[in-house]
Amino acid sequence: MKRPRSNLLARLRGDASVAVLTGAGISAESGLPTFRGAGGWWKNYRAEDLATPEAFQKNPRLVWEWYNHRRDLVRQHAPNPGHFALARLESFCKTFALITQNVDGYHQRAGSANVSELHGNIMKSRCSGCGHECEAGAENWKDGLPYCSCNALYRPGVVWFGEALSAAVLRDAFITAENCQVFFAIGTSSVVYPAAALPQLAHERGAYVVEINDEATPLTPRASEFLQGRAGEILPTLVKFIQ
Ligand code: BV8
Ligand code: ZN
Repeated sequence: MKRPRSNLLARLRGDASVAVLTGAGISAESGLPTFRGAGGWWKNYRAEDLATPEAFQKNPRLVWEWYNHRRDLVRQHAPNPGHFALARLESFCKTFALITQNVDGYHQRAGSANVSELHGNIMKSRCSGCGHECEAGAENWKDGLPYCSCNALYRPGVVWFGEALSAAVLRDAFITAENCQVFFAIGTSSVVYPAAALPQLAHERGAYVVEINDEATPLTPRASEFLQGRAGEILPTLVKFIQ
């Protein structure tokens, strides 16, 4: 990685308030497939068939098969140097917030403390009837599907396309984006809203927006700095330069 611009390093050393938005790209080096691009889920599957409320209504078994497979992958793999570098960056910063679109929980596992999960967590299940949340398996299983004690089906604890994000989590994310001085957008294709609006808002409010991605995205023209490459290599180097 080429040396980041000195104004970024000066900002990070000078107690700037930092906000970070991450996407599937940061977990790619852990071995979890991304959604878009080569090797991404949407190359072989349609989001409409797996990640919408309508898909779950039509074929809950298929949707659960996909989420159970992804849960297995999350259990089999682990956070990578990119996740650990962000946990270290948090420890240097007075004000730091990490907003993630990822559902894998790897930031928390790497030691990040202030993490908001915009799209939920894949290890959680939520009852589609009464809304009861649980971490592990359900009490009742019928034909291989998990049911709540209220007799409705459990669903994965994530936010699907066409569903509203948690209003409280989203409001806090917008406040963070509005008020930060440095905003990092890391490993996200910047096409899924409302998450993709966060770096744009930070830019409009005068933040220094740093994008880390191995490819250009719709955000790139507006980024103050585009660090092209792998998050698991760039972030540890960046953190080393700050010290
Ligand atoms: C909502 C479920 C309203 C969890 C996911 C038309 C125009 C604009 C918007 C819309 C539209 N039609 C519909 C919409 C809204 C829609 C949307 O934005 N659609 C887009 C795609 C057009 N959004 C929604 O539906 C949202 N809800 O709007 O609600 C509402 C309000 C009130 C009442 C009712 C409704 C909900 C969105 C949530 C969708 N959930 N998944 C799961 O199963 O995981 S989305 C899915 O995409 C992922 O979960 C992820 O969270 C999200 C974003 O993807 P990325 O993380 O960015 O990953 P991606 O694969 O795309 O990119 C990876 C990047 O990493 C690439 O750029 C690559 O180059 C880079 N990379 C790879 N390796 C590396 C790397 N970079 C660095 N290092 C590496 N090693
Ligand atoms: Zn229930």
